[in-house]
Amino acid sequence: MSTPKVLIIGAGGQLGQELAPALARQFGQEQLVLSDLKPLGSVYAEELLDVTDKAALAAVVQKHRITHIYHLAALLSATGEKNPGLAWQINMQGLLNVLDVCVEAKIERLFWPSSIAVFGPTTPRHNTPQRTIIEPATIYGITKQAGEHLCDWYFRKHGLDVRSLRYPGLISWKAEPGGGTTDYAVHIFFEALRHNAYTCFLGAGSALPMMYMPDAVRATLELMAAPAEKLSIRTSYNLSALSFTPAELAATLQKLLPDFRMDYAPDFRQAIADSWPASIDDSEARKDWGWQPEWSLDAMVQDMLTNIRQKLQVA
Ligand code: AKB
Repeated sequence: MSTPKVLIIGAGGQLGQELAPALARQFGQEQLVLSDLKPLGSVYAEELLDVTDKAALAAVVQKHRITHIYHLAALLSATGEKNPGLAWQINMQGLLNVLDVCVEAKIERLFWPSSIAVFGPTTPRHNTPQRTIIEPATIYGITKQAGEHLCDWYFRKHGLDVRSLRYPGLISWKAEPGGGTTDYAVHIFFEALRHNAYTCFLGAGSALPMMYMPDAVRATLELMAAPAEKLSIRTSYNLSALSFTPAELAATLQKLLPDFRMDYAPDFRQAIADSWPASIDDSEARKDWGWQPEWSLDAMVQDMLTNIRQKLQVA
């Protein structure tokens, strides 16, 4: 196989901004094309692209002779609840366009992220298995559930090598997330360093599955590099690293910032969090392609603080 030519769709988001340099290290900077609705000002080749425009997507793929696609463009859970029509259009029509273009352009490999949001209030909450009751309560979760089955269908009907992970909440310092229910676990660090205080939009006891970005990027690269015959799941793999409540995260922060103060003012996102699992069983990912998380809660908190201190230039 020749060196992949990679297109990242939705490259300006929280995950895209960290996947891009990791893919550039793996394949070479000149092998990467980033696309988003707005210019990104990156060091890579860029295309302005609205994924709901299939003809424009096909033209970008053809122009750059793309072989691998990472399709990350989506509306997340909280924004999706406020704008269900747009969430459906971007998350479903966008994915359909990508899947069709992949088949037409004979794309060798596609990555598409799913989420713990596929699970709903009837799902077993602890150590949620790969195969279980999946009745999502948000429009975002509904699009992810349908998307998983679309991916599986394109794999079975068209032989498209599509691979997917059910990400937990992703925690990172380079780019802040936008519009998710797990975003508090990023905002808390910036507010702790700016104001020594944070008002959390979830209650103190809302345990959710989470992952530090270096683990998420590595999981993505490892899944995409795995031999196809090892992969038994073409909907989306459960993926797990950490599980903690806002109170546990605050307590871990307070070990390093003893004066940090956390308040709670739960809003509409509480109901979304309540419908999701507290922890995930990812034994299929471990068995099929050797997944192992590396980052603990303490190590993640320390690393986040070090990097955000530098970024904000605070002591
Ligand atoms: C969200 O909170 O919507 C996302 C997710 C868990 O998919 N971070």
